[in-house]
Amino acid sequence: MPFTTYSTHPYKDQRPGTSGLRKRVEVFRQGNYLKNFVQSVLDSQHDLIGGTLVLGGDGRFFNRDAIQVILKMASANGVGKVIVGQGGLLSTPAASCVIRKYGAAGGLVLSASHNPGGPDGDFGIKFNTANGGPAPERVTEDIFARSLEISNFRVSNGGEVDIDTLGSVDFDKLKIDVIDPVADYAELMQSIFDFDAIRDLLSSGFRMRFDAMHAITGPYAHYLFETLLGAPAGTVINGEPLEDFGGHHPDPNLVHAADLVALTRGAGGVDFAAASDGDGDRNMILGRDFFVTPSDSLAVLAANATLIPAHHGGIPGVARSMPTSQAVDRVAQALGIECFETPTGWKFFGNLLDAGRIAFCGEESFGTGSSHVREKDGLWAVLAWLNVLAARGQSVADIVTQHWQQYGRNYYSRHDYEGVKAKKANALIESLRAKLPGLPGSILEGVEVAYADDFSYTDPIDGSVSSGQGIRIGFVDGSRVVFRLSGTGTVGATLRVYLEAYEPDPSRQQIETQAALARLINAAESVADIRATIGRDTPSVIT
Ligand code: VG1
Ligand code: CO
Repeated sequence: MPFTTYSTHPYKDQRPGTSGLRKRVEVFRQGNYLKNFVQSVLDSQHDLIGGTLVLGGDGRFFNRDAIQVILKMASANGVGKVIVGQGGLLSTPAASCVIRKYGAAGGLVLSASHNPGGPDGDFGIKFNTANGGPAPERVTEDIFARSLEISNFRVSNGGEVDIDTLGSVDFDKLKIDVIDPVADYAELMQSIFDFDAIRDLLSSGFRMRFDAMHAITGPYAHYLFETLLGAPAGTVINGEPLEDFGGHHPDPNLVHAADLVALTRGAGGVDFAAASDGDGDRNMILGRDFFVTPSDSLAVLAANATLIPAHHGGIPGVARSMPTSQAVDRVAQALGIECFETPTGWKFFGNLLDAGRIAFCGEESFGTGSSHVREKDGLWAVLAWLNVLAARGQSVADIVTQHWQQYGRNYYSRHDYEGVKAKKANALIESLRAKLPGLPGSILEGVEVAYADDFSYTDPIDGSVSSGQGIRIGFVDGSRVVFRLSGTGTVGATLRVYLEAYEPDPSRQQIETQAALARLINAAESVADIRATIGRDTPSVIT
């Protein structure tokens, strides 16, 4: 089948952020924007030529169009085989699973995660490497470098490919396998967790709801919870994927999943509720009248890891992103296992997972996962909680409260200031950087600063260094304030302020979170002058 080579010119704004390239849909539709990025991947990732590429996305608006373009470019560029999810669908963790299972050279995952979708929403694309994980910085830098010098791209002249019928088709020399997006992933989940115990729990009168937020996890959740685990129909809500997520932010947090939170309230509240995001890699865990912070969730799962069949022998180590609370550090210390602090973004866990140094890892931003894939995994976290609940026979609240009594409680909150002018946000970080040397030993809101730095990470496996990853100010009482700018936003800049206070005394572990963090909120304002510098009195989102 013939293909055509078109000339193009580089786009300057194709540097991937925290999690791939994320832009407004209209940007992706402009000129050759998508094709330039895809050609830059195909030009720089040589194993794809003649090799296997996994392709799928969260089904948001533009997903189908992008899949057709990528299939035609894969064909014209000599990719050997593309494995594509039926209908163009694959959750991010399922894409990671499929890349690993079939030994693919890499994958293209189409999503803007928890960002809104639709013609006026966001779209995104990222390249995952052969280990199933988001490309590390050296790879994304190669792709970016290529995008600056690209002068042409190749597209097959063939017609539209049928991606809705399961099976193999030949598209000229390219073989296309359309697979069930759920099957491989569901099989992997069954190899990890105690499905019999969870099935017993779900048939014992235990009430659960899973909110798929009209995003990708709907079909996965229906099959796992209702078909395999026997939960009653209606357990999964908002389970039909929609191109615009029903007009909502498919973002599982207390603000955007407020309807789900309401189902857990009061005497009639369900025992367990959970939600996932647009592409299925995030999770929120709720008990009756109880919210589990993602940082606590990681710590509790690490402490209970041996209850999960795949980890019955224990876990070698854990990792958390820098702004994530230090709750898991205390568990690692008690277990005598390694604990790593990495920059924000799942790609930084990849080497540690590949090397077998860690089995569980997580981020404060509703991300939890394990060595089973190389992405964070929302449904894995939900199943892990169900497995622990089934094994312990206690409520979510009792498990977490007992955890705090044993290890101490890390009160935690993130304050986001969205849509700030980039110049002002950068000025705030710059001025904090300048203050860092003078902070240690000084007193902020009555407590002495133990250390203050701009976080830099040296990967213990390959020695690569990532600097400028966020401002950390630690106090002698174990509390912390962290400042960093988002790398996933598509409008202006977002300043994130992360607050954490450690409370070992069980009699002081039931304070309302913002009240418990009041001193740190004041300390953050006094050291960073947030109001004056960015002109905002209050955060736009508090989680
Ligand atoms: C945010 C989160 C980060 C997460 C990233 C991708 O990044 O803070 O922890 O890894 O989103 O998540 P940032 O740079 O905006 O803070 V996902 O679910 O979007 O792929
Ligand atoms: Co996501």
